[in-house]
Amino acid sequence: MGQNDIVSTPQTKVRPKIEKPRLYKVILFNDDYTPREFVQMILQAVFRTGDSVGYHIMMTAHRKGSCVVAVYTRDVAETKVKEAMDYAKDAGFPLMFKAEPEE
Ligand code: NFA
Repeated sequence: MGQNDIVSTPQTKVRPKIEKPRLYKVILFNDDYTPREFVQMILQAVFRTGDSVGYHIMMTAHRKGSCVVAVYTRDVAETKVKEAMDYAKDAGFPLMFKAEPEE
C-alpha cells in the first residue's frame, strides 16, 4: 500500500435492544382503624414522602379509598410494601399496601 492510501475500517454500530424495566406502582389502601398519624409516619419513614406529600397521600387514600404512593422497579416496590406492612402489623394495624405493575 502506498503512502496516501486510506484504510478505513467499517464502523458498524451495535445497538443491543435494552428492555426498560417494568415499573410497579405502590398503592396505599384506606381502612377504618389505622390512625392518620401512623399512616403518615410510615409514608415518611419507608417512602420518604416528607411531611406535606405524606399528608396529601394519606388524605387521598382516606377520602377515595386508595392512592398511588410512588413508582419503583419491582424489587424496590415489593421490599417497601413488605417493610411498610411489617411496621403496621407489629403495631397491630391492618394497614395495606400493594405493588402493581404499570400498564
Ligand atoms: N381512615 C383512617 C382513619 O380515619 C386513616 C387512613 C388513611 C388509614 C389512609 C389508611 C390509609 N383513621
